[in-house]
Amino acid sequence: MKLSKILLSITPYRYLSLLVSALLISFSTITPVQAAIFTLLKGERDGFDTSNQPEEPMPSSGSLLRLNNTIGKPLVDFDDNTTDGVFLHTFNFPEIAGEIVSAHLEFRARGIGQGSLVNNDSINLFFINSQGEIMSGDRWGRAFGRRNDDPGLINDDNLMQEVWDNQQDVVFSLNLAELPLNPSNPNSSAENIIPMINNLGFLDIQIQDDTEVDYVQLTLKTSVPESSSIFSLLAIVIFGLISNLKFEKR
Ligand SMILES: [Ca+2]
Ligand SMILES: [Ca+2]
Ligand SMILES: [Ca+2]
Ligand SMILES: [Ca+2]
Repeated sequence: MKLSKILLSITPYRYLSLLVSALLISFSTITPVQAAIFTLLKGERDGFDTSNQPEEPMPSSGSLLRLNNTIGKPLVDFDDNTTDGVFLHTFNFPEIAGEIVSAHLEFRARGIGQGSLVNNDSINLFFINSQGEIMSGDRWGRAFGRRNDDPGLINDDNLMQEVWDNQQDVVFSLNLAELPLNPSNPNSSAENIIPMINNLGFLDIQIQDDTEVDYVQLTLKTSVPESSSIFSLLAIVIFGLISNLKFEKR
């Protein structure tokens, strides 16, 4: 059969049906996946105010077990200026659907105590199991001030001698996909801990031990199929079924 005959044999209705299907398919293909944003805040953003209600972090039972068995120092609340204390919090997000594609941690911290006792303080981001053990895989940690090969979290340009000192008050913002390297500790050199966050659905934060914490905030961005994509795919299937039924009747 010649091409012209084939084209003539196709009814206008069939042309219309093909056109609508093509449009629906294009729409569903170009519609981007939806980005949902979740903001998890623990503690109040009150500038270390102690006159309001106590702000308690919520470390997992495994994290508390590790504190008691391995660290042996007291747990401190938000806005707690007790020296030699350990701040722990576990962010849990089992209810978040879709894959986490980006994660940012913001926290406000202030040095308390004196001199080198403050400068040796550090933050750790890791994953602690129910037995109180740090899980293998990605983890990250860094001192606040310069220590040996570690330039310190407050000194990203690696040029100035900066110390983390008493009453030094900084809002830190960390991209958990691009954490600054810690050259002094090969175990904490992971730059991207998002795969572990996706696998486990939680994150442990530890800040110690002469540094107080005002609040911690984790912002997660996920990618899930957009409902309109699903809707248009369904529409294509239904439209195709109706078109074929109509053709059967002709
Ligand atoms: Ca407070
Ligand atoms: Ca101390
Ligand atoms: Ca210290
Ligand atoms: Ca606070």
